[in-house]
Amino acid sequence: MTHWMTTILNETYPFALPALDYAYDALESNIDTATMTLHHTKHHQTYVTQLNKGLEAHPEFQQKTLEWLVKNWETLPASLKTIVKNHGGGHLNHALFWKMLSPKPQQPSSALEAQLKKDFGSLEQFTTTFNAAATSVFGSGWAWLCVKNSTLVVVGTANQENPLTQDLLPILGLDVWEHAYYLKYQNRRLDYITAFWNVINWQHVEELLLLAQQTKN
Ligand code: MN3
Repeated sequence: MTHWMTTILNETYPFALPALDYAYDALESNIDTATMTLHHTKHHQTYVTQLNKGLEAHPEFQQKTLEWLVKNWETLPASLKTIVKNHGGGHLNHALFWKMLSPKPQQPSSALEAQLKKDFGSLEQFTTTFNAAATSVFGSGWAWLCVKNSTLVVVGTANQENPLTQDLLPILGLDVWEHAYYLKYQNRRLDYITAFWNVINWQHVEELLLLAQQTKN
């Protein structure tokens, strides 16, 4: 069976807003209903709409996969490159992000925990490193846990850049754009980051780690 991440990466024009696996109010009180609703139906939808609009005018790129577009945006014609960078990246990042969240409380499996301990020293050190990356993104961006040559690394990216552009495979991501938390947390980004740890879909993170190991990223 094809993994969902592979499916997303292999999508081509016309792109569509993926449905969530849970209700808009399912992540209360960590991520509020109004934020989830707006974030999915307005922000993510806009990335999809603008990406499709850009490609509408460029039939020669309509067969390219989302992965190819995101990785190769710099080579695209001037009238398309910024659209793909911002809205292609935005569509991919959000499609990944929704799957990384879950209303079902869970912990990393012992195998994943062992890998995190190997690469960060301890679970606490991993959490500290990830929180520091998420806190220090200036303005809009993301914090990611990624796989690079079988090792886990934490990186921050600006705006809608995806780690794939740095040859890193993301297995956990956190949207730290203000639209992701401002309604509930206002300027308190750290409170939002802290709440995020309560709604991580660790089962999915582990599936992505296995996928990365299989594809030898
Ligand atoms: Mn967002």
